[in-house]
Parts: sequence; C-alpha cells; structure tokens
Amino acid sequence: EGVQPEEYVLIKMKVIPPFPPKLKALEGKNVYLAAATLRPETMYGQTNCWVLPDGKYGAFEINETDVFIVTARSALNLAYQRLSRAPEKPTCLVELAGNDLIGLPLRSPLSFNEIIYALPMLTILTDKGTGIVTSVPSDSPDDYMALQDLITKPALRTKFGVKDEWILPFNVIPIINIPEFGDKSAEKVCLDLKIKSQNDKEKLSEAKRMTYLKGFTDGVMIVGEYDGRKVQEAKPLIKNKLLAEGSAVLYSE
Ligand code: A2H
Repeated sequence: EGVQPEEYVLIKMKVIPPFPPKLKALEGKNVYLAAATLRPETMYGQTNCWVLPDGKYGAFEINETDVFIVTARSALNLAYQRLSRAPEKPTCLVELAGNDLIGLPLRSPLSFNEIIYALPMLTILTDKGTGIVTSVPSDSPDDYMALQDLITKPALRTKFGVKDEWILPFNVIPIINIPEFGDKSAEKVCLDLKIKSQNDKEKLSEAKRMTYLKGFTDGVMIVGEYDGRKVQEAKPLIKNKLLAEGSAVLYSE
C-alpha cells in the first residue's frame, strides 16, 4: 500500500436473483459485488465484472438489508468506515471463492448493458481495493486485454466454465473521446503496443500511463448526462450522483 490514502468509489453491482446454491443463504437480501474504481465516469461502458478465480471473498453484512461480496481485508476496512452492520466488526455470512462468483448476472449503475456477468481476471490483486473490479474495455487496457483473452482463447473459457453468452454479445462501447487516441483509447493503445495478453505487465503499464492522464486532461464524454463535457468536469458530477442515489459508496485505504 502507498503512503497516500487512495479514495475509491465502490460501485454496487447487484446480483440478480434467483441465487445459485452457494448464495442461497443470502436469499431475500440485496447482494452486491462491490467494485473499487478510480474512474466512476466510465461506468456507462461496463461490459462485465472481474473476480480472481482463486481469490477468497466473503458476503459481508453492510446493514439490515445489504450485503457486499468483497475480500475480508476490505470488509475490515469498510467496518472502520461505518460500512458494516456491527460497528467496527465485519460479519461474514458466507465464505466464497472467486470461482463461485463466475457467471453471476449483475445489474450495475449507469451501464448501457442491462445485465453483465462476473468473469475471471488472473491479475487481480487481493491487497488492493475490494478484489472486485468492474470492466470498461473502452478505457482500461487491463480490462480490454482480459476480455480479449477470453474472447480469443476458448481453452481459457473452458477452464473457468465461462459460457460464450457471458462475453460474446458484449462489444467495446465508445464513451470518452481522447483526441490523440479516439473513442476506444484502451483498444487503440493495446493494438498499437501489440500487447499479447493480460499478463503482459510491462506493456500494460505503459498503456495505462499513456491513456490514464490523457483521459483525465483531454478526454471528453461522448455519452450520458454530461455528453460533450470534459472528463475533468463530468467525473465529480457523476461520482456525486452515484453516491447521492445510493448506487455507490466511498472507500479509502
Ligand atoms: B479502474 P490503483 Cl476505465 N486488482 O476502474 C487490480 N486492479 C484493480 C483492483 C485490484 N484489486 N482494484 C481496482 N482495480 C483497478 C475503471 C478503470 C480503471 C478505467 C481505466 C483505468 C483504471 C474500470 N476498470 O485504472 O492502482 C480499477 O480499474 C487504472 C489504474 O489504485 C481501478 O480503477 O490506481 C484501478 O485499478 C485502481 O488502481
């Protein structure tokens, strides 16, 4: 962890009932995969959610009605940020592995796709954020490459039990224009740098470096309520709206 605290927005991705057997104990509750992001203005372009197949997660009580599926580490942090039913004490209702979450159908705020699915990403860190990541392949090189890996490698889909219909209908959605990189900046930079897979760490960090700052300084929204506005201006407005309507919460670590 860095010296500076990082403030994330946790996007509440609602698990659509009926629940599979592993989640049956949670029936009747509002259950969310809570994804940590630094880019709330990109949520229009969500195509799926990422989980670490071997990662350990739990279903933690946030209040009387809501349950967040996150890592135990982040649940403890949340409990100290008033996001637990019992003050400063996480309560785990069900222990889960990432593999148990693959294929869950989700409804996520702002997403143009009404239903998206939880899919495996092999590079998720368990000591950052909640261990749940929402996927925006138009603007995140990591997300673009992890989705490409699943699309182009049937063996990978078979290994993790990923059905074609959880990925193939979901195309990259243009949401932000960056003059230098166009409307699908992550796709363009991954192609330009000839990145081969989600494991190509060096090239991916170069791709992130190239797109991340430019997206903030030069990016313009091309969809949504703030269509035509600069990303810099839209970002706090979209963040505050998500927080106000209760579809996201703040989380720092
Ligand atoms: B970002 P930082 Cl569109 N493991 O959200 C790996 N990656 C994680 C993670 C974890 N445990 N938790 C969060 N993240 C991702 C959107 C996005 C993000 C876009 C573009 C860039 C971008 C959609 N995915 O991040 O190290 C999340 O992906 C570029 C770095 O704390 C989160 O924001 O700076 C970002 O990494 C936080 O990374």
